[in-house]
Amino acid sequence: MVLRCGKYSVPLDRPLLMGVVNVTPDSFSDGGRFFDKDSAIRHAEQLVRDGADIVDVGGESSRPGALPVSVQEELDRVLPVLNGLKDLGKPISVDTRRPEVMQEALKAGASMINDIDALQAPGALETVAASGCAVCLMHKKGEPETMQQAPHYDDVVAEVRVFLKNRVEKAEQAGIGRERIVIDPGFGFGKTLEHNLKLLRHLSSLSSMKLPVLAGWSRKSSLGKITGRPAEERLPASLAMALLSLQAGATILRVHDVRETRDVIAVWQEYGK
Ligand code: 7PJ
Repeated sequence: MVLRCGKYSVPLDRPLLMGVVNVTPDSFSDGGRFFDKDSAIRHAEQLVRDGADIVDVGGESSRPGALPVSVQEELDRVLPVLNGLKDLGKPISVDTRRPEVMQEALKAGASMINDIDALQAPGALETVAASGCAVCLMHKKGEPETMQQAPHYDDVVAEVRVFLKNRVEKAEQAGIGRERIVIDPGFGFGKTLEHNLKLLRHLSSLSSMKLPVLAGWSRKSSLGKITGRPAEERLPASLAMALLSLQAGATILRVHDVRETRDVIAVWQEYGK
């Protein structure tokens, strides 16, 4: 199996690492350290040296409580970084829900769209379909501003599965081939710690859809809830979750700490030999 990402064809016979590059002033886990364009570019390059297979550049914070930014603001954050990464040599994903940003990002060399709205914005399916890029379809309940207030599900595993199955169908109908699609339960997006853990325990109900599954646990507040630690001290818990995610069937890990998570993958691969 391969993931088609524009000009890249990424083999899926081993887990992939997606390294996070935030270009936001309020990102909770790195305190906006990478808002500045040049440091974001340098950081992306470092992540690739550390072993990232994909870098994920985001200009809109989707942390719980975050307010939306304007399209122009998001473009002003993301495009200069993409322009500075023309020679990165690895697929660049852009974390956005806006078709206008998708369009410009793809023109500027992005090969993947990571959409926490699973291409639900009007025009998003068409924009992605018209390119050869990959897409990550993520489940989320509610909007970042309020989504963690009182998330409720009758059956979180079934609800996420049905939602993603439906979004995959819509994507395929729009002309996005399955070899371009990744699915993601969206840990922390309108979910309590208990919801997140239940989804992880039942991740096979997503991997049975025969598409690569992305898991994003890195530094998230659920890990703070378990350990009592602030974001900058959640690396050990993030690594534990990376291992559990692999064991549960995840194929792509979205992480801040690429160098460290790479060793988790090495250990897991050796164990499975
Ligand atoms: C995720 C994401 C995730 C995907 C963020 C953070 C919050 N995209 N963007 N999956 N999380 N696909 O990094 O803590 O879990 S932003």
